[in-house]
Amino acid sequence: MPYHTFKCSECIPDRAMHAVIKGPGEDLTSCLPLGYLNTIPGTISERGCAFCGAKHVIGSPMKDVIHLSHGPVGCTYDTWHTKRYISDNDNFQLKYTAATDMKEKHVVFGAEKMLKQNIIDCFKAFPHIKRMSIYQTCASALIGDDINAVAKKVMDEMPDVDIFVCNAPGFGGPSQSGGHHKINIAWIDQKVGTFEPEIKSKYVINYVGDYNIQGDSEIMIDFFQRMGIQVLSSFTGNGSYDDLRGMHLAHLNVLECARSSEYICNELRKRYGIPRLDIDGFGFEPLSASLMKVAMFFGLEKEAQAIIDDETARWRPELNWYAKRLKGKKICLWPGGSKLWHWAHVIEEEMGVKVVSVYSKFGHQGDFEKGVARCSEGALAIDDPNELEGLEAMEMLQPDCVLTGVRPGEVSKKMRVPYLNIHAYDNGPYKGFEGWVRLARDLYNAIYSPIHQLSGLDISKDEIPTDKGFMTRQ
Ligand code: CFM
Repeated sequence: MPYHTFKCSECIPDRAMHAVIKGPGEDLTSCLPLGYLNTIPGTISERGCAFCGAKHVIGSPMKDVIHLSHGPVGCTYDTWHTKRYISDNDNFQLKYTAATDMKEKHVVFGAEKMLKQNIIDCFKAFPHIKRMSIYQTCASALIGDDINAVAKKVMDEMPDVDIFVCNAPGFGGPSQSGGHHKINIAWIDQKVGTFEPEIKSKYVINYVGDYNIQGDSEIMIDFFQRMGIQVLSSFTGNGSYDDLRGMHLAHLNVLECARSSEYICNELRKRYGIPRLDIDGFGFEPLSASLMKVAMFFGLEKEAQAIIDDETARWRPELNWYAKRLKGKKICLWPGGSKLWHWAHVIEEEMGVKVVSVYSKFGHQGDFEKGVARCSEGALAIDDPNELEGLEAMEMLQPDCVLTGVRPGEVSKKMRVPYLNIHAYDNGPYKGFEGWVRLARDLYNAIYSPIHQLSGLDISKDEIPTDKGFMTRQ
């Protein structure tokens, strides 16, 4: 039976089809973990909400924008700064976040008036910023505040400002993924086609589905520019509001994270006839193939090949140095969404480490299909895991490192298993050839650091570490 039941979840029968161990010769077409369903009550899921997916994954990497949450202050404050999507305008979008700070009286009497005043105050506080995104939350959605109407009123009164409204309350989806979908559609419905940026090249793309975590987007955009391609807009890492209003003028959408932003690419194809090309900026082989794919669309193969040759010659020896030392090590690859299939095979092929488990908090079944297909035999795939299942998996699989986010990462540290933060990154960027070497280096440092062994020392017993384990000092 390829489904895997965790001991800690035996009391929750609904979890039965959410974990799978890949058997010999198993292609998993008949046995995938379920994905993207409503969270099962009582499982203590670690998913995010739709508001967070809309605002903190996709909305707020936009750089020249005041990001205002219409709701209680906790919605925006408690989720602020969880990601390091840097920008080249002095990180305006990282430094400032705004909230209307709804209280009980607003729930009773409505908060539209207060919202209008807040919008005006924000523009006064940052007179050089003329663009704003307003995010609905559960509280403002439930009382039915008409944010669109308020935004329109302000735009009528202040002709030099432009406001985007994102109606993705926390309850608007089984997870953050519901919020990704809503903000994709809201952006194309409200903003695409309302601005005409200057076209400067015969080759024009939108770079879609990368959020510039510690510079990921900049690395990729640099490759495209070196090939002579104009990157009209970046959805949304280091992205500019007005450039993104002009997405309809590109010749091609180059899509990185399909999980979070295939929706806007599909709409751009339907409404404007712009084709979509899925790429992968992680790992030498997938990245080289991706650059070549984009090049072939425009007939720029020579330019792409020159970049691939240069970068490979520069970085391959370093990658190999780490791969030799990482060979045979075991890791759990536990991201939120699409990194499970972007990384599963290539981390094994190019770094020599074995991926013993993959999981996703909010991936759809297609993500699991791709991810599990790329894993080797014996890999444990889990949908929407909870902390106890993570602990049980670590005890069972004994990984040398866990690639995940802060919450599960802190748990793994307590088990003395090192973890790498592959969401916000501690040391990124990880895209590009140099970035992939950086990931290998971070993996090597995490696994070979003596700190996790030393943290097992019981200082009350006056122990010291020796070759044979811990000994009491004589
Ligand atoms: Fe796409 Fe992302 Fe991811 Fe995602 Fe995310 Fe992320 Fe992630 Mo954290 S958009 S699905 S909702 S690649 S924030 S930049 S790292 S869980 S695997």
